Amino acid sequence: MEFKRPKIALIGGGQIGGVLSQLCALRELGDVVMFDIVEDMPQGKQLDIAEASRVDGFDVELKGTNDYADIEGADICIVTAGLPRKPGMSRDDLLTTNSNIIKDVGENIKKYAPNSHVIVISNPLDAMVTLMQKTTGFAPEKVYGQAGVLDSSRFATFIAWELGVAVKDVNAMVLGGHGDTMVPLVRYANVNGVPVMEQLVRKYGDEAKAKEVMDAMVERTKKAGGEVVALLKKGSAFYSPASSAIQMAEAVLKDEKRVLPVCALLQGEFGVENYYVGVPVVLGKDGIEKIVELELNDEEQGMFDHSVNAVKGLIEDMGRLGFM
Ligand code: A3D
Repeated sequence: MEFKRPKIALIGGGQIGGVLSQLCALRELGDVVMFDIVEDMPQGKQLDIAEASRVDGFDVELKGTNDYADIEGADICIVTAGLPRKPGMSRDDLLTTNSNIIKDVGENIKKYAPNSHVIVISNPLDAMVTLMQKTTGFAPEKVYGQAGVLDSSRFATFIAWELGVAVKDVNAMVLGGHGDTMVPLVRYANVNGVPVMEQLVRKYGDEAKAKEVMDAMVERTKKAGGEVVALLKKGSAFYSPASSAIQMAEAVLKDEKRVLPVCALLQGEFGVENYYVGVPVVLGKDGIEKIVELELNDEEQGMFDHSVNAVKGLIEDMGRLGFM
């Protein structure tokens, strides 16, 4: 019997790619190949991370490359290739540039890692995942996107700060597309089972004030990516997106059956036919093993439909530009 460590291919060795590699190493998730078109850069980053192995005590192989042949046999590919948003630039502006990049990446994944899972992070997320699945032709269960884990973590963080409780006790989920139309599920947000709204009303002794505070957290969640972009001045968030994608990769590599909000292809679920949108799924060794449907009230369904329409608009734009 042949034993081997999982092989993780990072396509894109920029800001997120670097943190992804370091997290893979620290958690010993597998051997990591980092591909980028920039000469020597992925080799330099991987060397740098590997040289911390004695200090951090990890033992995995780290390789940087400019040759797609090196991703051969990867079990999982995490794609961050593309351009990040610049201040004032909408995610949608990135559509044409990043579509060309994702097509190229997808063709190479198909050629060299035909049995891999693909986690896409590149923006505009919902459109790039759709294009990746189309380009690779892989089963939709094996091509999915990271956005909801991060959006939900942001929402949970703001709730924890507001209530003064441990963030690990906060459960909050964000569904829909990864854009301004995303849907933070207020009604389901809870601290170890106790609804957040109930605690806000208790804290402020006033329903209107509680709603106002929650609305502000929802708005901050929706605009959280832009808030970081504006502060950084250069580039966009990279620590938290990397951590979020690693949680997904770990769920797959360890067959954890985690229930996470993931950008997945809907085929009738939530009343949506053939679009990639953020929904809760069971994530395990077979990728998206189940889409977890939940009851949405009229208001939530309305916001979800609005978000799905934004994704549909993006896909239409990609069609007009000749990518679909
Ligand atoms: P950045 O540091 O610019 O890294 C992108 C890397 O892609 C660079 O090193 C480029 O050299 C490389 N690249 C460009 N073209 C190609 C190509 N054809 N093939 C392979 N590599 C290529 O960006 P980043 O790491 O900060 O962000 C990467 C992507 O993630 C961007 O599209 C962001 O908008 C997106 N992003 C998504 C989220 C989500 O939650 C969905 C959050 C933050 C950023």
